[in-house]
Amino acid sequence: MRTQVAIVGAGPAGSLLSLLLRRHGIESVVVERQTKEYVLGRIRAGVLEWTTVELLRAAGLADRLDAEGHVHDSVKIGWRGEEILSIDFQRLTGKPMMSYGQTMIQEDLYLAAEAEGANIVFGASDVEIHDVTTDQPWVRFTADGEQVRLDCDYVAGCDGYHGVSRATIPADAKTEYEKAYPFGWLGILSETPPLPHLIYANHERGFALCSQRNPMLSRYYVQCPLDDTVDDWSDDRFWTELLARLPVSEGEQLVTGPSIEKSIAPLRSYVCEPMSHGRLFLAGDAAHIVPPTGAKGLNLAVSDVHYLSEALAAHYAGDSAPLAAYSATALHRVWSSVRFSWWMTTLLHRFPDQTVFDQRIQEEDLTHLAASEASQTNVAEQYVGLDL
Ligand code: FAS
Ligand code: PHB
Repeated sequence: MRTQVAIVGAGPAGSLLSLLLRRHGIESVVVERQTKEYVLGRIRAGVLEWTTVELLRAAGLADRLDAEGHVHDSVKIGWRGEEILSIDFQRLTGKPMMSYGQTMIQEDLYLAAEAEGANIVFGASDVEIHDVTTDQPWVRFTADGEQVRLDCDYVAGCDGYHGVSRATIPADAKTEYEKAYPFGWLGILSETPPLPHLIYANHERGFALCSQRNPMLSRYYVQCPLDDTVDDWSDDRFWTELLARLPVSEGEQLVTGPSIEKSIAPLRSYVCEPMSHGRLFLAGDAAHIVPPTGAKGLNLAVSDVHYLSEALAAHYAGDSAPLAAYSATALHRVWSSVRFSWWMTTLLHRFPDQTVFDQRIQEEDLTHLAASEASQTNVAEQYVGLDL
């Protein structure tokens, strides 16, 4: 089997890269470990930067997004159970944001792949990446009981944090930056009307977040201990804790109901430098992880594959400079989002070793943010994300 670009992983990064390469007439084969149904069953991100929206529109993937996505121009932050500030990023930056679930983007990507005859191999096992430091890399995998060798010009590692592609880079050829947070996010979906706006909450009991997927599907999160499981959290316990952490005026508007999905995600910051090795290029969670507090993970995967698809198109057209610069180009935007996501996480969560002084300083930070348009503009610019 031979193709121009072998893509490992068919999550948002891999399946969007395959689509963007098709737009440039570049062939690819995507090799995915899970079934399509499993990938579509994962509930993850929910907020898109405007650069992501515009990129999906340019790629012809925005019909449902424009019909069902929820454009919003501000977010709120509550603290001390009564204070609320608003960051009006539309007014401060000229850019809105859009709520549209990652699951729906994944569905849109797979529908486009089917319609356009893309080659995505689901259920591939024993995936190995070989000879990336030569000009003849190849990928080996097993599918339907058959071992397959996929020869290619380039390999895109889009297989997430636990994939094989980053491990293909030798330890002495990469620097790994990592910070694990001492708590997780318990998230639920409920078929209830969401609050009119997205609100983050800092509270001495812990962080909370109210978001949405559509006018009758809400997404909520509360910070929880790392060793908790979803079995520790009945719906009643979840709603009681969420209401305890929100400003009272927000809680009064909240409509509770049975959860239809409940999961706990750990939080970490991670960056692998460089994001390439020979003819292997990492994109998305394979190269970096951010705590979801800044709503950046999915958006970074999109910007990575934008840069990589443009660089590969330039290469095949005779200019290899962008491909050589891919890692540096992508890392500029990655580190901006990694820092912002760390800052939001540090500002809004209750750390186990935190003292009452630390909590008070967080609250003073928020009081200053509420009073300073300059500080709000700084946060707004980072929340909406850098231009591509
Ligand atoms: P993904 O992990 O989505 O996809 C990688 C794909 O590679 C998967 O389909 C996997 O099955 C496949 N794969 C792995 N190993 C393989 C192998 N050896 N061979 C072949 N295929 C292999 N971001 C936000 O902005 N907001 C959120 O609220 C949020 N919540 C999250 C919750 C969880 C539990 C997780 C894990 C992430 C969350 N994220 C969130 C971040 C998330 O949205 C990622 O940024 C996004 O999925 C990145 O997409 P990919 O890079 O494609 O990685
Ligand atoms: C979500 O809607 O899932 C969401 C929103 C904002 C975040 C993280 C997740 O910062």
